[in-house]
Amino acid sequence: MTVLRPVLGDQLSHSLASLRGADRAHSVVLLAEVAEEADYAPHHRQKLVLVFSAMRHFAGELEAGGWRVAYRRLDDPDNRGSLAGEVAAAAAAFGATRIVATRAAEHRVIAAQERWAAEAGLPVDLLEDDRFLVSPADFAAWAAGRRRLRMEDFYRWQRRETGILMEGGEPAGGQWNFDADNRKPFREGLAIPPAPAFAPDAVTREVMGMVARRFPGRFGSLDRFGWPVTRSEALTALEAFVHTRLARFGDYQDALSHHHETLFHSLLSSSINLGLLLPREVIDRAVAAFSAGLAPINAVEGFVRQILGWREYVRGIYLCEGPGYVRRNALNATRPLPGFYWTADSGMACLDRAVAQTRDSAYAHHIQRLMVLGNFALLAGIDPFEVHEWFLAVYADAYEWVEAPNVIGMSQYADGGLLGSKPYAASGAYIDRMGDHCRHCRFDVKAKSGPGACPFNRLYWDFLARNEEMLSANQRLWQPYATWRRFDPGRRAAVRRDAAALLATLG
Ligand code: FAD
Ligand code: DLZ
Repeated sequence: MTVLRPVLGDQLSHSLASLRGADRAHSVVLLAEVAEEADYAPHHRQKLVLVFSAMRHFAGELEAGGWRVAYRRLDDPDNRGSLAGEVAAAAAAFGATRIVATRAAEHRVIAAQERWAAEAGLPVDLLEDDRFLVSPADFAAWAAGRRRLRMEDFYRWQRRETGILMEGGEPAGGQWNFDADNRKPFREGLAIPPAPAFAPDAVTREVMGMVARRFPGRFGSLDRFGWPVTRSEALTALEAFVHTRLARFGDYQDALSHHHETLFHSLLSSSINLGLLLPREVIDRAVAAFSAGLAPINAVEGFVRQILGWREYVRGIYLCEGPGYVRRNALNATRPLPGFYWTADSGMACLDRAVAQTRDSAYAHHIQRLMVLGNFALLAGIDPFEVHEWFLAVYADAYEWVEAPNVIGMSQYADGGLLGSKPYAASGAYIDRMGDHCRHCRFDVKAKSGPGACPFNRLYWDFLARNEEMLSANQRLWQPYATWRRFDPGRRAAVRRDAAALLATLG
């Protein structure tokens, strides 16, 4: 009796549900590089290298651990091109009598897994992915009957459930939230330890050659590839973060810098999303650093909130909302995505820096994604599905389950406020306050209108005016709408004309 155990490219954890406790003598683990997954989005070339190299390293570790592994390379001449094709072929080749897999993270692949039984003619056991801290059933139970699904409520519930950063039933440090302490702007002279980069080994270099040959037209440079591709490298990255950057993570969580790409961020998302690191162990490591006095509570709580809070919460929203979520468009935004999201030539220093960095490293930190790239698309009324497609394509950590709620919900407010209590819309003043981009920009952040004015300023009031019917009842927007209404009719008309002139130039 042989059990076939397919492992997906983002399931690279030795403790995976479908591997844990399995009888190795009667199992074959299948890892398959397939065109279907490489092509469903035009992934950045660094992401392709990262996923395939990590899969190949993981297969090697499994073999070294006594597993029998069937590994299918993208350039194998008889590669079937789809996960279903590879699963059916492997099942036949190894005489498997059963398939045991861990449920995929994304609707597209879950649906494919549910067809495997028919296509391979074998029973399939799909096990829950218990690397997440909250199961889909527990999230659904938490969400049931709630009037609003706010991350803060979810997060406090999780803190209480898990006991993480809790002391005697109360939040450590006496507060649930240290956001007020965590808004320091970038300042010149700030010493920022660099995140480690991992030199490509022979396996990664071989994959780089294959990706360069096979995906010549894809966005993204491979020159600076340095992502962790093994668990051991990912653990090194985690330790480097904890020892050199975690202590100031909170303070500069919202900062923007023209010259420093990563600030005090962890750069761990690609490793966590692939399964090289487990979210719980990353949280535990940060909490241990707090207990050991390595980092203050505002830093550790801020970091834990991102993983125990946001990461788990967006996954729950994604699963509850179903495949149609990516098509939500509550603000009826229809403008095409401007070409400068690919070419970095908008003339706006903050936006061009974020796009160029994305091209060169497949990374931008949260505030670049939300308050620069996302904010501009929101203000300009870009079709949220096009924004979603772009974000899904360009980051090393991009998987629909985490990207779509962040883009459709948090950034573009296209779900009408399911995820966020108000749109993250801001004028140039926010970008100016949080960092030094504006000093390097040809547009004037102090000017409100006209060709030389910061485009975020020219679009901000127009965004509010355009969406007044939908947004003006929102209590959190009371103040900006009160200001807008105090503008005299001539000024309002001029704002709308100026924005229209700018929008007409977006190509
Ligand atoms: P840090 O700032 O160091 O945060 C620590 C960890 O917390 C991250 O590694 C990540 O695991 C988790 N995290 C932080 N914020 C979020 C969040 N909002 N949602 C889920 N997890 C979070 N994250 C992805 O993993 N993949 C995506 O495709 C993705 N797309 C995004 C698109 C937009 C428009 C926005 C606003 C956010 C997106 N995020 C995405 C969330 C967040 O920006 C990234 O997780 C983070 O920038 C990754 O860098 P880091 O590891 O240095 O994170
Ligand atoms: C992202 C990705 C890519 C590019 N290629 C593969 C692949 O060839 N084979 C595979 O098993 N997984 C790949 N992945 C990761 C999958 O897209 C991921 O498992 C699904 O998005 C489910 O979350």
